[in-house]
Amino acid sequence: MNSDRVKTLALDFGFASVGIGPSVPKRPEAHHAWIEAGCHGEMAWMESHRDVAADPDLVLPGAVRAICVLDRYPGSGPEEVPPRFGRIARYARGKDYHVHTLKRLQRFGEQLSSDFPDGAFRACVDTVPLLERDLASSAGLGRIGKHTLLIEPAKGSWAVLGVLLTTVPFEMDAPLDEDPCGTCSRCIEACPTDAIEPWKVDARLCISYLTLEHRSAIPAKLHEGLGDWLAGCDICQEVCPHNQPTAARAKTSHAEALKPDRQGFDLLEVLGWSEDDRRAAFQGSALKRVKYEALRRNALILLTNQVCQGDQEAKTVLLAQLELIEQSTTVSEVLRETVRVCRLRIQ
Ligand code: B12
Ligand code: SF4
Ligand code: SF4
Repeated sequence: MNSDRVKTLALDFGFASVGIGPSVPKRPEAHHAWIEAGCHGEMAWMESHRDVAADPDLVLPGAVRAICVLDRYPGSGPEEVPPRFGRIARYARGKDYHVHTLKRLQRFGEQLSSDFPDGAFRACVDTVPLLERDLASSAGLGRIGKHTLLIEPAKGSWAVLGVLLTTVPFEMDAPLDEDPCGTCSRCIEACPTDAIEPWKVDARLCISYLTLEHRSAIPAKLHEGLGDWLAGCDICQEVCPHNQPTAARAKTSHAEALKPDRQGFDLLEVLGWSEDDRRAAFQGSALKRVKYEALRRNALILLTNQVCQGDQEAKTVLLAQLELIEQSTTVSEVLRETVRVCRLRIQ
């Protein structure tokens, strides 16, 4: 089936790029081994839904193609921040892509349904455990780097992905040749918690997972590595040579919506927030999945990092916060354990 209509329509809906590939992933066994090794940590849904990753038929019966799209967002090299500041990853600085990208992908699917009434379409943006990067690379959108992210030629990896599964056998795009890295290992060397092996990230060590997904206390040996990342982490992308600014990158569709309107938050303010303050600050952003307790846990660790780097002003505030938490009768085990480690580190 000719795919011209799909391509035109995807661009009309504002996606920066589109490619069509098979609906089945190329390397389901790598995903299986990753789960078996426990690399998913506390993301139990990944284990319970692991069959879905290998078999998109479970998501859309009769699926034969994955129409893969992406929305780019602005990135940069390492950035300067004020003291006592917690950074948030760039993908989460603008509108929540789980809503912004998904809604447009659903409308794109509805339009295709009326153009191809015999076909079925199902939009997924992180909403279903498909292997989105694997499918996007088979659809020719880019190549997977050693840090496991999808890298577009001449544009880099600052992008979020979406997949529209379909039963219509549209003609497919050719995948690009496989390895964008060669002998480079910058991301592996730069990762502060040693989470990356070539083409494998152990989520249990990744700051992004620890700050956003992990609900328990963060292991003491990883506290220092969090540096100033309050939610998410961009280090492996900041250092990647494919992410050097290019003229092509500057022209990003929907970059306005996913644009960084905030680099992060003042840690002292965050520690003073109520649950309502947190909700108001994270309204409409992908950060809303960082719950109140996890946010306080992260902020305490970051402030301790600052104190360990010699910030005496931060020490006074931190000690007051630690005392408050220690005296509280309602505080959770996670915060108690965090406080215990923070105290040990500043002694
Ligand atoms: C779980 C998850 C995480 C976990 C685990 C990350 C990981 N690397 O697996 C955590 C919480 C740590 C995380 C972090 C981030 N994530 Co995330 N995450 C996901 C999610 C929901 C599932 C990914 C998954 O299945 N992982 C399991 C592993 C086994 O899968 P995999 O790494 O893709 O495995 C494949 C490759 O390694 C490959 N492979 C294996 N060997 C070889 C060898 C060669 C030569 C090659 C080429 C390939 C290859 O085959 C494997 C199977 O397909 C996806 C959305 C989705 N449904 O796909 C988003 C997704 C991957 N995340 C995304 C983003 C933006 C991030 C962050 C950048 C956010 C941030 N700034 O904090 C970080 C980046 C960290 C990193 N370096 O990966 C984007 C990536 C966009 C892109 N350009 O690639 C996605 C696609 C969400 C989206 N819809 O846009 N994420
Ligand atoms: S996001 Fe940060 S912690 Fe995770 S793999 Fe990349 S550099 Fe390492
Ligand atoms: S930093 Fe180097 S090794 Fe890592 S993904 Fe980019 S090119 Fe590949």
